[in-house]
Amino acid sequence: MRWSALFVLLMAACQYTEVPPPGGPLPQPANCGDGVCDTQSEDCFNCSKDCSCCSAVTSNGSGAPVQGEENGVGEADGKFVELAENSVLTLVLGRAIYNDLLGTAPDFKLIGSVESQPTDPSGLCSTSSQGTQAFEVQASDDGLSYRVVGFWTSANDQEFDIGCAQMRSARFIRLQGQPGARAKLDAVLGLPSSCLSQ
Ligand SMILES: [Ca+2]
Ligand SMILES: [Ca+2]
Repeated sequence: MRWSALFVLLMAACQYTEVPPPGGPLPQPANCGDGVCDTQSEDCFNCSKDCSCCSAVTSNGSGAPVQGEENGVGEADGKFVELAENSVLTLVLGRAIYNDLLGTAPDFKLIGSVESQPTDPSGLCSTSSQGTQAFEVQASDDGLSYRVVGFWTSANDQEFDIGCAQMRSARFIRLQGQPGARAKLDAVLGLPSSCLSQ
C-alpha cells in the first residue's frame, strides 16, 4: 500500500463520528448568531455559534421526586433541579463529549451544590463514596448502557473524567442519589477540551 493511501486511511480512522441528536438534525433558529444562547430554542447542537459547548437538551427525573427537572437544561442560569436520595436524573447533552486527548483531564462538569454532607469526599476517578450522601455519576454513549465515572460530593461545581470509566465519548449523564443525599443542579456542561467544533 502506498504511504499516501495509508495516511488517508489512518486520518479517516481518527475522525470522531458525530452522534445525531434525538429525532434527527434540528432546524437552525432565526436568532442563531446573535451571540446569546437562548435556551428556549437553541442549544449547542442547532446553534453552536451562540451556545459554545455541550449542555443538556433534555433532563428527565425518575425514582424519588425530582423538583424542577427542566432546570437542568441549557447553560447555567441560576435555576436548579432539586435532587434527593434515590432520585435519578438523566441528562442528554446536545452533542457528544469526547475523552480529552491525554485521556486523564476532566471532560464535563456539574454546576450546582451537594447539600448533604458526604462523609468521604472523592477525587477524580474515585468510586469510594457509595452510600455516603453523595450522587453516583454515570455516563453513557447510547442511553442504555451506563458506566460509573465518579461521585458528586462537592458543595461547589465538580468536574468529571469519562476516561475514569475507559469511555471514548458520552452523550448521556445520569445522577443517582445515594442514601441521605441532597443536591441542587443548575447545569451539566462539556469542557472545551472535550467538545469538538462542528
Ligand atoms: Ca478525560
Ligand atoms: Ca439551570
